[in-house]
Order: sequence, then C-alpha cells, then structure tokens
Amino acid sequence: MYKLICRDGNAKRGEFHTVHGTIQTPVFMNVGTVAAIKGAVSTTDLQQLKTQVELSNTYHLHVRTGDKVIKKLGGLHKFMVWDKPILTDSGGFQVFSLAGLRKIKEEGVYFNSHIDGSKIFMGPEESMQIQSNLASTIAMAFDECPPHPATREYMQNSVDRTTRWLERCKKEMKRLNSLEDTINRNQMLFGINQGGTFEDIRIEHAKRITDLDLDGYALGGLAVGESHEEMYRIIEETVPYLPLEKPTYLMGVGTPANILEAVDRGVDFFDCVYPSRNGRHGHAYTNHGKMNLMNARYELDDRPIEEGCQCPACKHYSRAYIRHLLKAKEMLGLRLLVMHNLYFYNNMMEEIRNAIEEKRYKEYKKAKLEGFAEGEA
Ligand code: PRF
Ligand code: ZN
Repeated sequence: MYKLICRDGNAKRGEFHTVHGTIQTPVFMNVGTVAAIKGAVSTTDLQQLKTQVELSNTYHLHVRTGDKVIKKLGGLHKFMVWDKPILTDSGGFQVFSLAGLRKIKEEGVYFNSHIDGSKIFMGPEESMQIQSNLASTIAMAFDECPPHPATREYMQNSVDRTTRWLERCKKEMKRLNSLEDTINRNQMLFGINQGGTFEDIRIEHAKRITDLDLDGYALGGLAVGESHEEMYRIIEETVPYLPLEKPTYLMGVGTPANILEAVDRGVDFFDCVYPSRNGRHGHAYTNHGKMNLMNARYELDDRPIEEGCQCPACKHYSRAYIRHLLKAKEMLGLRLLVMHNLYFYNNMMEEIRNAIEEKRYKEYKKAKLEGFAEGEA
C-alpha cells in the first residue's frame, strides 16, 4: 500500500508498505538479475549500501536453477538471504532482449533459452506462476516491450495485447494468492504502461490499466533507443494519467541525471544496471561526474574515490589502491567500485527524499546536475 507523504512540484515523497517492510520513495532498486548483484556483492554487503529493494528476473531464474527448486528451498528471500522487499521483472523484457528466435502469439511467447537453446513458452499465467514460486514481494505484469522505432499499427496491436495479458496476470495472481501452498500470499502486482513515443497510445493505455486497480504502475518501453528529451516528454505526458496514490516505476532507468529528471516528473521507483556495470568496467560515479579509475592520474592519488563518501570502499581505500587492484586484475577492485556506485545511487535517493520533504527539490536537482557536468574529479 502506497502512502503519499508530500509533494514538491510534481516530485512525490512516499512510503510503500509491503509484507517485507516499508520502502521509502523515491527509491532505486539494486539489480541482482540471477539473485546476485554482479561484482561479487553479497546481500550482507547490501545492508551497508542503503539498499532498500533487490530486483531479480523471472526469465533468468526460470531457465537456470529453476523457480520450482527455489520454491522448494523456501522462496527467493530465504534462498538469497534477503529479508527486505524483492521485485521480480516478469520475463517479458528479457525474452525480447536475450532469447533467440521468438514468436509472439496471443497466448504468449515461444522462444529458445539463451543458456541451452531449449524451447520454452511463457505467457501471462506462466510468468505469474514463476514469480509466485519465487515469492517476490512485487511481481511485474507480463508485457511486450516493443522495439524502437515501431510503426503506429505495430504499437497499437502490441499495447492491446499487453492489456489483455495484464487482465490474465491479475486473474492468475489472484488465484495463486488464494492457494494454501503459495509462499507469499500477499504478492503484489504492478501493471506496465507501453506505447513507445506515441503519447495518445500511452495515455489511452494508462487509463485502461488504471481501471484494473493494481498495486503500482510502471512505465515500460522507455530507454530503448529514443532520446532523453523524448523519454522525459513521454513521462511528463503519461504520469498525469496514472494514479497519484499508487507508485510509478520507470523501468530500466537510468543515469543519475535521468533519475533526477524523472523524479521531477512524478516517478517513485527506478532500477538500472549502470552502477554495477560501470563499476565492473572501472568507472565510479561521483558528484563531479564519472571517473575512470584506470587513469594514470590516480597512480599516486591517496584520496578516496569521493571525499566524505561513507561507502565501504571510500571509508578505507584510496584511488591509488583501487587503480592498482584494477591493473592487477584483482576482483576486489571491481567489487569496491560496484559497492561505491550502488551506495552513490542509494545515497542520492536519500538526498532526493530529503530535498522533496524540505521543498527544495528544484534547487537540489540544479546543483546536482551542475556538479555532474564538471567532468572527472
Ligand atoms: N518491460 C519489462 N521490463 C523492462 C522494460 C519493459 O518495457 C524495460 C524498458 N526500459 C526495462 N525492463 N517487463
Ligand atoms: Zn564511496
């Protein structure tokens, strides 16, 4: 259940109550696709990184190890030792971005596993069953993320099918939550708005899915190749048609600047692989832009990545040491960078929440964006 605490312009400060605890919003969810944060970061590490929500993927866990095994082991929370909220993405997006040869039909999607090429079928009911087996806190609806660009005709047909799939998801989730042997019988369902950059299709779809009275709503099909300006325009045009008393989740976004802009347009939830992916590539986020720790200029630099940062990397280690670890191809270098980056994102969300509460969000955003534009620290 979402509680709106206050607003500053269109920015929302809220609380989302779940069976696994309360999420303070706006929030950044830390991506652990296969029930592991890439970069050898454990769930005990997450406790030190201000992580509120972990995100895993239905598709990946279904094809490897399997949701039935995870159910037998007591569900994802027990399996990965994380007692706070977990959101699972439905598999819709991953099937489209990863799987080989696929065929979209009214009943669902036929595709080949990216692990062993075996034939798999996934439709709304299968996606809900897998997510119920995983027993995540929040399940995402099974959707199609249409390619960009797509024709208007393709988009309309796809969105209509995604709506019919959503109705099936809702029905199946209700059935699963009523079963005796379901681990999390309070599992919540978020619907996903699609429509690419066609604002009228987006708005019409937003109205239709709002009628289904779900626990939250996501904006899908963005950050798939359109410009940042187009993405901001679509968020601005669509959010007013989604319920203010429910959370809005911008899927797979994005850079710190993207998040600052989307919060300003009313978005509550985010997730993105950038902090972990950039960390694994030797890059650190700072308030003065991104740094490449491999750079020779850090050879004798005994300062932390970011002065004043309270993350496990900056509290103890220098830029010079981390650079050395990267050069020596020691895993610890990447691990420290991923931890710093996750902390950076989670800490920025805390600053965002404070700025909204104190009604200084616009000034905060402006100062933050100016800092990022300075370039390397
Ligand atoms: N649908 C789903 N997951 C997603 C997306 C989507 O459109 C995106 C798009 N940026 C990221 N993850 N189900
Ligand atoms: Zn740090």
